[in-house]
Amino acid sequence: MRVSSVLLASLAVTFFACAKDRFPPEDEATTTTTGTTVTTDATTTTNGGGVLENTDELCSDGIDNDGNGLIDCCDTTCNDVKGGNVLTPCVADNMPEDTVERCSDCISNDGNKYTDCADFSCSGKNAPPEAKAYCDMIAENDNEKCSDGKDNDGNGFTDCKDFSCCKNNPSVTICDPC
Ligand SMILES: [Ca+2]
Ligand SMILES: [Ca+2]
Ligand SMILES: [Ca+2]
Ligand SMILES: [Ca+2]
Repeated sequence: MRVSSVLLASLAVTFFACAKDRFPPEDEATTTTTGTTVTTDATTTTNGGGVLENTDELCSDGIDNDGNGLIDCCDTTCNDVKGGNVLTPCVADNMPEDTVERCSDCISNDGNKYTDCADFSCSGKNAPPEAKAYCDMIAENDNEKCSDGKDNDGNGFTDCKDFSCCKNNPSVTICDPC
């Protein structure tokens, strides 16, 4: 009984495999327009440059809408402090900045001009352990993180261009002093 079931299943698989060869599924035929994807749903439009990330909604959805590697308030289109263009989701609420979430949102939540791990309230010796551990983890201050091509701590300076790599840091041997 079991053998015949297996045999039947095997025959069925063979049949469908052959049928698929002869008649490609409809959905396969309709998804061959890669590169010129056109969709009527604005939220899923992916036309190369993506959607400009510059509205309250797009600056608080946790998505890198314009595909430039910067999400929400970490993108200057949402949070341009120098240019004076800070959208509502990125405005400081002047409350303590000492949780992992608030130490990684690119906002100086407490309004003291120091943002995220640059603020001792996140990374100082008296910071809450979770926040300090997070900041220690992303700190750009060893040979590996100072040569990976990434701005690990998100301060706008990458690898040897970051003071934490090039200035008075004996544990970094690959950067010229700056
Ligand atoms: Ca976004
Ligand atoms: Ca923050
Ligand atoms: Ca780096
Ligand atoms: Ca950096």
